[in-house]
Amino acid sequence: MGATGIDAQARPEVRAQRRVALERRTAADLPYPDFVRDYIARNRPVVVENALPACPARQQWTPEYFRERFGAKRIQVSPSEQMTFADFIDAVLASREDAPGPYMYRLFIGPHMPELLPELEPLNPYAFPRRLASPLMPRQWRRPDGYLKLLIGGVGGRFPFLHYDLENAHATITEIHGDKEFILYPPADAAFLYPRPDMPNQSAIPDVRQVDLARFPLYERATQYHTVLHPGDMVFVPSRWWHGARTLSPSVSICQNVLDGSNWGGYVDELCSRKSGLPEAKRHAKRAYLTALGGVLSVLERWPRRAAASATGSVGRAARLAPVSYAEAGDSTTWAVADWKAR
Ligand SMILES: O=C(O)CCC(=O)C(=O)O
Repeated sequence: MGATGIDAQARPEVRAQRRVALERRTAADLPYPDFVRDYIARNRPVVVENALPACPARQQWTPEYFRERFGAKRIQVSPSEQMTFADFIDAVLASREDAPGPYMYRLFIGPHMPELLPELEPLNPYAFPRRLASPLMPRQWRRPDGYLKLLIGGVGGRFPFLHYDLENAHATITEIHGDKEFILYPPADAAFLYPRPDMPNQSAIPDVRQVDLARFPLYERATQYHTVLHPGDMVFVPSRWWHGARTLSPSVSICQNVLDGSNWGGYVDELCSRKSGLPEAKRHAKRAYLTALGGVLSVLERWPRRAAASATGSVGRAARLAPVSYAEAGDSTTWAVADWKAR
């Protein structure tokens, strides 16, 4: 099957629909500026193989590592579920295809486990959060770690619903340990995925592996992009692309969001929508502010980078205010830890 060809071997449980292999590139052949130009700017998904450098996390982060180091710690596994890391990891290791265990998808590393941040250095350069890391972003919206989350599940565990990320965000999911099946659907297929009326970024289809076509007949018109993530792989999920994940073996991965000029307009629209609950005058003021900020950031991002590669490693003011790479953002995890401590 070609990189973007139709998969004639679709598994029988996936009901009549088009299934396409997601494009894959390797980090060695994809410089970061090319990734930004060809994928981020075009809202086009891709897997970057070997995106995660040889950091301590890649060598150490197994389910057992978390049980040994943090066994007694209580963690938020899902919005409604808390348990100790030891109990959670036992359930992950006991998880089976026919009896799936819990899947952790709500643990934000910065506020809850900042001691893990240095273990992710050197960071995956393709997951740089771009405008979320700008010091010009107002404090309540700035996230130098890109809302970094830890995701852990065992065999058959899965992200509980097909969805796209809020705030028009791009997402990156970087596999650290184990293998995970990942699926995506383009924004144009939204109607075929039955968005929930109360939460339009979530699909009402409970499990796309067993779709009740009598209830969801349009689903068969959707095109599913499919891949399997292995350690070191990162999938880039562009804004408004629907996605879901299912673990094939005990799996540890991280998720980060990306915001830049390509998805800024939709970000502003969502933050300033009627649903934000703000009074009309405040919404207009917020929109005017964010629109102006977007303009300033666009100019600074194009400003000639003076000394990015200088012997001292110092970067110019434009690069510091509107960094477009981890190299420009500086000592990023130290910075992220300090940022979380200061909140
Ligand atoms: O479980 C995964 O890998 C998907 C994560 C995700 O989509 C999310 O956290 O929004």
